[in-house]
Amino acid sequence: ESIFDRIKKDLKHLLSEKRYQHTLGVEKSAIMLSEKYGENINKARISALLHDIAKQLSDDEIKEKIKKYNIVFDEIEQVSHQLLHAKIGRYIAQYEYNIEDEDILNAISYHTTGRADMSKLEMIICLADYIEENRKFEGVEKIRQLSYIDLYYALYYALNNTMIHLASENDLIHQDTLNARNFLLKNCK
Ligand code: DGI
Ligand code: FE
Ligand code: FE
Ligand code: FE
Repeated sequence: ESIFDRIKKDLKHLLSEKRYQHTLGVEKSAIMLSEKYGENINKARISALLHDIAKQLSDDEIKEKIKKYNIVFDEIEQVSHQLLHAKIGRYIAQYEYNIEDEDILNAISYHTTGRADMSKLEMIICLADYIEENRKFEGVEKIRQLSYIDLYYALYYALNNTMIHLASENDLIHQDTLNARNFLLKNCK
């Protein structure tokens, strides 16, 4: 049994059918982006398959993982609970799937916010999460088109829109999200 098959079998139990299909969509998009921008396909597949593994844990399961793996959250993560699944996923990848590659672990950990000086793999996973084929939000077509042209600009555009949305909802914006935006804007064509 391959690592890919093992993860998929586990995800079937951990995720709803919809979230499972989203994850397969991210895998597909991550393969496409890796071919286009020259990233290791197996690393991209593992990162994509594991990126939302903690997304649908119950509150008790979340508490258990935090305790077991000594996970520490910053101030914004402590109040913005939709951010927790990314960091918890990193620990599950490391300790339950024996993933040692720092780049894969970071791609999972930073897939929601991004961060300054993101690696190519981190950008690919973050962007694949936005453009996968099941995503339906306003503006997704534009991001898909940009993703064929410039990795930095496509992800800048996506994260910028997330920030606009968060601001309009009076939601906290994580410093990593702003740092990612500025990094991408400085580096795009
Ligand atoms: O897990 P997914 O739904 O596939 O996607 P995701 O991991 O990108 O999570 C998206 C959610 O995270 C969405 O509700 C917006 C939120 N988010 C992204 N950046 C920030 C944020 N929420 C806060 N409070 N602050 C951020 O900087
Ligand atoms: Fe996510
Ligand atoms: Fe995302
Ligand atoms: Fe996702």
